[in-house]
Amino acid sequence: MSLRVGVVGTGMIGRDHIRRLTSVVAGVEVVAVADVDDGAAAAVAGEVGADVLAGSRLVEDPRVEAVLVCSWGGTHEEYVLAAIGAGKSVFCEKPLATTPEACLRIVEAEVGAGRRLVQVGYMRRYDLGYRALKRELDGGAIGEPLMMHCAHRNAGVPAFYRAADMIADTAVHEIDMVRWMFGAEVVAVRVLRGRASGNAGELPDPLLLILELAGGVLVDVEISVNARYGYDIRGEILGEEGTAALGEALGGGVTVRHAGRVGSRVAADWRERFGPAYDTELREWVAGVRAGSPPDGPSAWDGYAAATVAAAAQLSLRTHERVLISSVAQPALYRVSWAAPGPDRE
Ligand code: NAD
Ligand code: ISE
Repeated sequence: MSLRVGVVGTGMIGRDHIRRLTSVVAGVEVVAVADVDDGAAAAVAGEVGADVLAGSRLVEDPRVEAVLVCSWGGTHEEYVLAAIGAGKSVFCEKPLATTPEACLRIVEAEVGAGRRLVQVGYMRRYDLGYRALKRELDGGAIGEPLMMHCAHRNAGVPAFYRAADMIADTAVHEIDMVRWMFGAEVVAVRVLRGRASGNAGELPDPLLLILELAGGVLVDVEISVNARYGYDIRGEILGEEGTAALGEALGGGVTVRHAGRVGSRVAADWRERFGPAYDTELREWVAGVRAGSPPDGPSAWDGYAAATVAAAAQLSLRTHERVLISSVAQPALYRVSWAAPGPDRE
């Protein structure tokens, strides 16, 4: 029997995940969709043969066995709490919620339920490039890590984007990735702004985040959200004995040398750059829910941890100060090892 899912939010990533669930991932059926924009929901529902329901009704509907939340970040808490209350597995796009307090309410509800039901869409943990980087690091070839240099460049962002979104919506991916990559929490953050791009309107774009990890590794993250030339994600780890970096060419891409030049494609957006990672993320989530096992992807605790760092970074952006991260104690439900990923199946 296929897993029957309901999807809340039929915007860009909601539609992309619905396409994935209906044409890429096996063993799953989209039976209901919801969106405050009735027209958007109806158009998608018509394409995949799903019903249109109001979001709160969708979560409770007995035909819906598991829920995907793909609406705006500020609306995630309501739907995730409702799914936990209904005892249903829920895959929530990042961020889990927009404040540490809201994330903590989700953590507390899940701890109260006594089992893991929530997975957060931090898909970089499923990307072949980041997984290869982590295997290299954990294998010891470059020695003890000292620093990581990251860049996260969007070709452009919508007009409603604010400085705080550059952290909570964009840099939050690196915040989650480095916790997983190094198996260490971020203990302090500082955000620097310098000369702003003439392409950026009122935004303080680019930003530079300095993350300090427990154990002393330093991570710098450039956030540029009007890079124009494409969507470009970079990462290089400096170890005591060498360095390891994400490849330049897109996964499966080629590098062409011709007429005295060398070139490869730059992704247009996150859908192109991380398409295979979203596929793996949802394939494994569906398989886990069908098997009745707890999700082993990013947890509600990971969502909370990322939110505490993002909130501290937003404070640093306003005050120009280094901000220490404060967090509640981690509940036993979330204690996991940060094991290296196994071999990838392609
Ligand atoms: P979007 O604006 O394209 O779509 C969001 C949709 O949610 C819209 O159709 C909107 O009408 C709907 N919506 C808003 N409030 C709602 C509510 N209360 N109930 C039901 N529907 C509601 O945005 P998007 O780019 O698809 O982003 C959606 C979420 O996915 C965000 O949290 C974003 O951060 C996340 N996202 C993650 C990635 C990733 O790389 N993992 C990529 C893109 C977006
Ligand atoms: C978007 O919401 C995502 O999550 C993308 O992965 C990220 O690169 C982009 O900056 C966000 O707006």
